[in-house]
Amino acid sequence: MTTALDLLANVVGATARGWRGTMVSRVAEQPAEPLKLYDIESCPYCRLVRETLTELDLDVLILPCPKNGQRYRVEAERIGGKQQFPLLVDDNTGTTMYESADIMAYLWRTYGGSERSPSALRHAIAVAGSNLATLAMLRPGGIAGLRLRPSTAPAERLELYSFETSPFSKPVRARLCELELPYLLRNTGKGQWSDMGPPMFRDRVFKGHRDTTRNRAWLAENTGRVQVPYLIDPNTGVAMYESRDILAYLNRTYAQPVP
Ligand SMILES: N[C@@H](CCC(=O)N[C@@H](CS)C(=O)NCC(=O)O)C(=O)O
Repeated sequence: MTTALDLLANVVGATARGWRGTMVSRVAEQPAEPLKLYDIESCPYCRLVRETLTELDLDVLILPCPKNGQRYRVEAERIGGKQQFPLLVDDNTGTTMYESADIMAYLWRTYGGSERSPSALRHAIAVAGSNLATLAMLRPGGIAGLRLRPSTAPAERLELYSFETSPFSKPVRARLCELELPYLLRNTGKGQWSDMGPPMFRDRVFKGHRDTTRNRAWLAENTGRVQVPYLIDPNTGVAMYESRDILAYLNRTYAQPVP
């Protein structure tokens, strides 16, 4: 369940990162083949890469690799030689890459059209902030989005509309990671100030505003509102809003009892 404590902790975590991963700062052209990220939701290094993906408005296929994961960890090792995350695979350019700083620089160079290699010090500061954000994911049962929960594998990947700092989306992404459910992450970063704030606040304050970025416009057109998380599951035909309902749905549909 998404609790008030969860939300508050996720807001604190996002603040530790200066809310990087909220706004789109450069609209990249979507590659023909989706990028693939072998990822752990609670990993501080993976977070930095996901922030960059939001900022570049790039969709990405998330292949979750929680601790003790059985599905994509082995695949990552086969492809890259070791179980270290993040691991980016870009079939458009034949690139397989470890190291968050290198991946971020690669994404900016290849899709953002600019050279952005942070100095070692800047990256260390970013990692420190990201570690604080991971700490904010500490719950009574352990760190959310870190460890495997047994699940039934879906035939087809799911689809999630979300952006990195969304406090409501984070628990959903954490659960998708724990359950090892692959999903196409449709990044829904904000393109202008009038996209800011929860839908009820935004729609009252910025009357008649139009959502700017690609996936926000898609949500407005196809669902009549713009809110994240929004989950589409082609395996069951379900498409739904509300983090609590999505968490309950994922548990009901995919979680298996712990042996
Ligand atoms: N320098 C690497 C560090 C990556 C790293 O240490 N990732 C941890 C997860 S946060 C990892 O892969 N641990 C191995 C594991 O989870 O099995 C980077 O910036 O990408």
